[in-house]
Amino acid sequence: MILEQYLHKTDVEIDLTSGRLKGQTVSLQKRSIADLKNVFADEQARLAMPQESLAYEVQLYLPVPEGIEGGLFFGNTTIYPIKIGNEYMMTKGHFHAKADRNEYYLGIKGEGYLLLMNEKRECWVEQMKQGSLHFIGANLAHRVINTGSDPLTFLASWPSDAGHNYEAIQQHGFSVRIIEQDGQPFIVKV
Ligand code: S6P
Ligand code: ZN
Repeated sequence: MILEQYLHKTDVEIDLTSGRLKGQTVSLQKRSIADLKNVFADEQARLAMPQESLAYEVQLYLPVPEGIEGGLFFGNTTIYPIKIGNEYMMTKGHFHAKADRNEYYLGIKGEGYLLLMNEKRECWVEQMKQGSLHFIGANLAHRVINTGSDPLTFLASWPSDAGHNYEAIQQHGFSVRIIEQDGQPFIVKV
């Protein structure tokens, strides 16, 4: 039997150098400066930036409907090296709507930090760089901060019924911020 008769083409390929997903079923979600209201401490600095500038973008491979139990999603995120006041560009950050749903992040390019926060608002960070693997456990809010001077790209995989709870972070934020001081990243309590 020739193998080709059994061969199915996969939907998506990943360029491991750039982290880009390639495939017809991949969708793109863009976040511009205008989408990041109240994410940074200095809202005036955010408003002074070109509002249409791309802050970060997410490629999504969602092979099953969103919300279905048992499926897995895959994506990448690229965060551009833009400063807002003394803060670095970062994702909005979220808990999962089903808060016990876990996730993996894998660093591909660039440098930064994964900021994690539990329900007691205790925070810690993990350094992200090429090859760093991050297990985001249950009930943890997660945000990525690009502290480098190049775009930061990471891959992610999460359950299809995880969903996103942005409201808790939108209202109360994280209990720490990473800021630039004398050209170095520092962590400050808020
Ligand atoms: C989904 C996963 C990522 C983020 C993406 C953007 O659970 O954690 O795909 O959605 O990195 O971050 P945010 O906080 O704007 O959704
Ligand atoms: Zn997530």
